[in-house]
Amino acid sequence: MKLCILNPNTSAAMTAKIGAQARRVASPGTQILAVNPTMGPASIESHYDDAVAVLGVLEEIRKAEAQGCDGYVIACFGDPGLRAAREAATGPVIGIAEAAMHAASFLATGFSVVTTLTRTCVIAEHLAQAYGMNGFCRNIHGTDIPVLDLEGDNPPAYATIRAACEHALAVDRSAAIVLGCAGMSDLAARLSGELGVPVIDGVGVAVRLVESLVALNLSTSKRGDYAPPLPKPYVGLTSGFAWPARHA
Ligand code: 2AL
Repeated sequence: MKLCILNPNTSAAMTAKIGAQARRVASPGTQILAVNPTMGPASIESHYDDAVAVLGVLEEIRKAEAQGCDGYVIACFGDPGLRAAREAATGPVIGIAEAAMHAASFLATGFSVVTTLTRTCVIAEHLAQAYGMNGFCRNIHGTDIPVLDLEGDNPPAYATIRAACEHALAVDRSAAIVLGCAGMSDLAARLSGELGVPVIDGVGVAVRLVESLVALNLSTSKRGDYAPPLPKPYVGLTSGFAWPARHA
């Protein structure tokens, strides 16, 4: 099967890191197409970045559909455009925040999220609420590490992230950590080994979940609100996004 792992920000270095993590965890025979939009913010760490990034996400879904992708991962912790992508795509679409939170809920009665800028905590809070995870998500901790500081391998921010995880486990009385950025995907195994608790990277979990759905021949229901968008004029900069010509 062919999976599209979509980094919604435009950092090619982060896409490379996400693609490497996806290939590390994917089953033999699964082809990973790691992409990022050609338009949009370099990193997504505000409501504004999130909103502007969504059209780029939908554009990449369109391209990947044309390439016959069987399933999709939206690899940014805000899960930008997740529900719109489900309307647009044929195969299943999973966001890394929803994947990581659900996985954590299978492994512990309470988890903490450790994320990037403190201002993004409310975005994760809203997602936990939307996903029915409030009973499991004990708290969300900002580290004030900018997303782009996590682009390379072995980021110098590791010590800060580890300290934030230790603090979260203690003050939240939680038993698992969800990492709140795709740029932290290379750190989960090391953190888990050092902290002695499950440390969950949403990229890995989402890849395995979407693989499972595709293998089971399960995809997004097209009955109701996840049906393809209705045809209507879209004007100005968005004219190319009108349905159905876009997917004809
Ligand atoms: C993220 C992420 O995963 N990618 C990005 O650009 N921003 N998440 C975050 N909490 O800042």
